[in-house]
Amino acid sequence: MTATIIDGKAVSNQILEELKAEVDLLREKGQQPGLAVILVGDDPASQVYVRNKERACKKLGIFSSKYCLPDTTPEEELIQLIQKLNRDPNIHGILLQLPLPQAIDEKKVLDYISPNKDVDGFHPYNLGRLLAGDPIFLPCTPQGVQELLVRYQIPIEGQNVVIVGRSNIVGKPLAMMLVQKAKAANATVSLCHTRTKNLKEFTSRADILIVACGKARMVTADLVRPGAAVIDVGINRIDGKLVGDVDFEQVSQISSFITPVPGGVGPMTIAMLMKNTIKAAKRFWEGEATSFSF
Ligand code: BQF
Repeated sequence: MTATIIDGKAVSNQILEELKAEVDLLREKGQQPGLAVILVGDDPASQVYVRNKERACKKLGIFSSKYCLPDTTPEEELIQLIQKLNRDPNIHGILLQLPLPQAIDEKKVLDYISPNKDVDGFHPYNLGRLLAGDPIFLPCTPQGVQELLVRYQIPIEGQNVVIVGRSNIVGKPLAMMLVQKAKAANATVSLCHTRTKNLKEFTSRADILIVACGKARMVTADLVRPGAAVIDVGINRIDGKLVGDVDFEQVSQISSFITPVPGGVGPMTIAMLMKNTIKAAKRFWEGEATSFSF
C-alpha cells in the first residue's frame, strides 16, 4: 500500500477561509478579535512560529499585537505584561510563545494568563475542563491532529490509537481528547513514552499512530501496522532540513495515510489558534467569559 499524503497546508487554508468569513461577519457588527503574542528571547524557531501566527491574524483580519522582550526579562515584568493584557478589552487571546528562557518559571507564568484568554489551552483550568470532559479551549496542536482525522474521514470511534510522546502540549491532552465520550473520539488510547516497555508491541497494533516524541525519524516501517494512519507531529531540523519523528520515506510505503513534515500538522496548529482566538472574542462579547478570582 502507498499512503494518501494528508495535506495539512490545504486543510488549514480551507479552515482559515471559513474563519475569515466569521471574522468578516463580526466586523459588520463593529467587532474585531484581538490576539497578543509575547516572544521572550531570540530563539530562531520561535521567531518563525510567531511570524506564522501574526501572518495568519493578518490574513483573517484579526487584530494582533506583538511583544518582543529580551531574554533577560525578569519574571515579574513578564507577569505584569500578562496582567495588563488580561485587563485589555481589545485583546481576547494571549499567546506566550514557548519555550521561555531558562531563568523564567514557565508553569508559574502561564498560570497568570486569564483562562478566558488562554487560547493555547495550557492553563490548569482549561486542562482541568478537558479532563472533566467539558473543554473550553483545547490545545492547538492536538486539536489540529483531531481536525485532520475528521476532514480525511479517518474513523476514530472504537479504533486503537497509539500516541508516542507524553508532553503536556501534545501527547497528554491529545490522549484525553481522543478517549473522550464525544464526537471524533471514543478511541481506545495508549499513551507511550520513553519508559514504555516494548514500544513495538503497542505501535504495531495501532489503527491510528500519532508520533510526538521529538526524535527525528524514530518511527520506522517495522514499528507500523500496514494500513495504519500515521500522524507525525515532530519538527526536527537536520542539516537545515525539516524532518518529522516518522521515517516518511519508509512508512509512506505501508501506511494508509501519512502527514508530511513540513505541511502536515504544523499549519493546522496555526489554524486552531485562530479558531480559539475567535472563540475567546465571541465568549467575551457574549458575556460567557467567567470571572476568576485567581
Ligand atoms: C509546517 C512548535 C515545537 C515547539 C514549540 C507550519 C508551524 C510549523 C510547521 C508553526 C510549533 C510548531 C509552533 C509548519 C507553531 C507549529 O508547514 O509544517 C507552521 O508555526 N507551529 C509553536 O508556536 O511552538 C512550537 C513546535
